[in-house]
Amino acid sequence: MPPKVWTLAAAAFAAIAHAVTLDDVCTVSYAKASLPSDNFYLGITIDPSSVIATPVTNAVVSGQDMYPDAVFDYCNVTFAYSHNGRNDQVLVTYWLPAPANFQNRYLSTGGGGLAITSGSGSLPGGIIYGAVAGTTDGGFGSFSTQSDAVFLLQNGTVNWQSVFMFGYQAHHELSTLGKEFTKQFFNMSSTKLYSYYQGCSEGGREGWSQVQRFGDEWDGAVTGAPALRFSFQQIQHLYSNVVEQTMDYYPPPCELEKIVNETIAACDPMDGKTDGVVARTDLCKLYFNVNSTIGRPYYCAATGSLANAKRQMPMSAPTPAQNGTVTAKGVAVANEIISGLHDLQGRRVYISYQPAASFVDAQTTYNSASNTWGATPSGIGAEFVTRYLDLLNTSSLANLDGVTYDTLKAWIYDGWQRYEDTLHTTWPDLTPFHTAGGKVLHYHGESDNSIPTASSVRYWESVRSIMYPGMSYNASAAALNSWYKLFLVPGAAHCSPNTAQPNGPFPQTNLAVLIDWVEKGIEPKTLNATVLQGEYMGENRQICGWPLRPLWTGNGTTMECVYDQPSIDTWHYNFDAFKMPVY
Ligand SMILES: *[C@@H]1O[C@H](CO)[C@@H](O)[C@H](O)[C@H]1NC(C)=O
Ligand SMILES: *[C@@H]1O[C@H](CO)[C@@H](O)[C@H](O)[C@H]1NC(C)=O
Ligand SMILES: *[C@@H]1O[C@H](CO)[C@@H](O)[C@H](O)[C@H]1NC(C)=O
Ligand SMILES: *[C@@H]1O[C@H](CO)[C@@H](O)[C@H](O)[C@H]1NC(C)=O
Ligand SMILES: *[C@@H]1O[C@H](CO)[C@@H](O)[C@H](O)[C@H]1NC(C)=O
Ligand SMILES: *[C@@H]1O[C@H](CO)[C@@H](O)[C@H](O)[C@H]1NC(C)=O
Ligand SMILES: *[C@@H]1O[C@H](CO)[C@@H](O)[C@H](O)[C@H]1NC(C)=O
Ligand SMILES: *[C@@H]1O[C@H](CO)[C@@H](O)[C@H](O)[C@H]1NC(C)=O
Ligand SMILES: *[C@@H]1O[C@H](CO)[C@@H](O)[C@H](O)[C@H]1NC(C)=O
Ligand SMILES: *[C@@H]1O[C@H](CO)[C@@H](O)[C@H](O)[C@H]1NC(C)=O
Ligand SMILES: [Ca+2]
Repeated sequence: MPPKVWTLAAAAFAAIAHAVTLDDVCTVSYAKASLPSDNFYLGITIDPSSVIATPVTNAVVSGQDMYPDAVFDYCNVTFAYSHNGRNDQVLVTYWLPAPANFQNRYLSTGGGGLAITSGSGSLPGGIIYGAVAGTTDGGFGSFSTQSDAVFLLQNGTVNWQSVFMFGYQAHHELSTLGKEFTKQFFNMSSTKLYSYYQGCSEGGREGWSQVQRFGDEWDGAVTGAPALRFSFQQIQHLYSNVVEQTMDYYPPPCELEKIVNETIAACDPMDGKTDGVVARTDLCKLYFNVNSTIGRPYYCAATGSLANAKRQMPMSAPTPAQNGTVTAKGVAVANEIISGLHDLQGRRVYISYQPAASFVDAQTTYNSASNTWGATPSGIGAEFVTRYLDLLNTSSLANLDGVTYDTLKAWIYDGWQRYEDTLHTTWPDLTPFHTAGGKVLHYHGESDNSIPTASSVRYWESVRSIMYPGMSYNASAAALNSWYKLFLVPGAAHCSPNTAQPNGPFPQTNLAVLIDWVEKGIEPKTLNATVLQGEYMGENRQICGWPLRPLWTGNGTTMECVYDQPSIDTWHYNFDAFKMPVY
């Protein structure tokens, strides 16, 4: 080995030997010494004796939708704090990168459904970009306790503290403590710490809860398919069931699946590329008539074992073979679901899923005794009614007897008022966040079957019109797009790729894109995405930013982002069932 190379190697070795390692700092005593001071957060006392710190090396993540594959080391720190005078306990976990990999970043992460945390599922998304990544248990008792489990103190008595924590307070505490802990842990003193958020679904709502209230909490947030407009969103889950009840037709699941398949097949080419992906559900809405599927034959094989059903209690109820043709009634149900909830006077109450999304809420179950299909009320919708409106300690509704479209409207209105300042999460004036220089990257699967895609469009448009009144549509859209962008992901389902449209892209590198925007000023005109399954797996795709829409030319070889007024118009709704504005 030539001497010069040897010298360099020795110097490098010396530098490594003196660098601070994960093991040096990932100790209980070091973590304790890095805790925010007693007076740092008024009303909060951290319990130093609760600190746990464990180094983890060569952690492997792969096959995730929200971040790329990676191998990494981290320090797993958990500690508890209490709210003075409340005698409670909140747990927070922060994963800290090895000192050599720390890049002056902090990331808060959120939950899904009624959970405030995704556990360790979302934390790697920060570590791999050199960020400390945090999550909270909300004070609900453990990281595996969902907010609904602590929502009631007794029947009729709401645990409002849990609602405020779930609504927004726990996240403010998580980020505020987490950023300070990060600065102390890495001796940052005057170095700028960039702070971020990433979450989808309920996690998307949690992100908005902070952007709407705490202007300087984060430099940027990635919010996917947010569960905002909370009571509308929860009750929406019951809408499909009430359509079936009102029309007195419970379609076999295979019939609805056939309607979806036919919709995908017919609408796929409308975007200019025949790839099994409906990138333009707006054109589908304008030009595809679901009625045209009437009479198409469908067949689905039997699943499970009917004979053993009672004894073995299978996870999902067994179904017989379904062999038939799409009926006029089935199509009527599909049309009514897509059209969205209207009250009995025909005024619009809410929006629904786009055509080509699967009809998950409408899923019927087979009753082998009566040999008929029927519906059980959607779990998440039912729980909102029983627990969050009726204040009873139960998650299910036995049936929807007597429930009409007006009942749904009344439930929505009741929940809207009751949770307006906690869970509703549609405050449209983001001035403090914008003034502080914040950036938002908001995305939503265009075939989302759980949170209507148009819900995100509605919120973006509300922010646009509230923040830029008196400006033309194009001028206000451009102004908003300079710091808050919305991307509709072709074919994607709810916070994930879609098995029914496998060739669609998914934006797996959102945090990297946001970091480039915040730290380097690289504005994402389109959103970076990757096909994560199917025949184009691994291919890079770009997603158009609202209000532009994708259109392929050259027989599917080139994608453009076009302005198409009739298509844009299909995404706008007038909620004339309410006198109050619905943001
Ligand atoms: C992190 O530490 C906490 C507290 O000891 C522990 O419950 C959790 O399982 C650890 N997580 C990982 C992924 O090591
Ligand atoms: C609600 O019911 C569950 C079991 O069904 C029980 O564990 C819990 O203690 C009950 N909570 C309240 C507030 O009654
Ligand atoms: C922070 O500074 C202390 C005191 O100089 C040192 O012991 C520690 O290793 C430093 N931490 C890091 C992450 O560099
Ligand atoms: C719908 O299409 C999928 C393939 O995407 C197929 O597996 C399924 O059997 C089809 N369903 C019906 C009812 O034709
Ligand atoms: C579909 O059929 C129904 C029932 O015949 C009819 O009311 C409706 O107008 C049709 N829709 C379209 C778009 O043709
Ligand atoms: C479905 O029913 C039709 C008409 O009765 C029949 O021709 C066909 O063979 C059936 N298909 C299957 C897979 O059972
Ligand atoms: C609370 O309400 C649930 C649901 O109606 C009921 O099952 C339970 O018995 C009630 N608990 C008490 C303590 O009354
Ligand atoms: C708005 O901008 C689009 C291009 O992005 C253009 O096609 C359209 O004509 C503009 N509309 C108005 C009213 O200027
Ligand atoms: C964009 O996605 C590709 C994979 O499709 C990835 O290699 C690249 O790093 C991503 N770009 C950014 C800025 O994250
Ligand atoms: C368009 O592309 C498809 C496959 O991508 C190919 O089968 C077809 O022949 C092409 N059509 C023309 C007119 O080039
Ligand atoms: Ca297509």
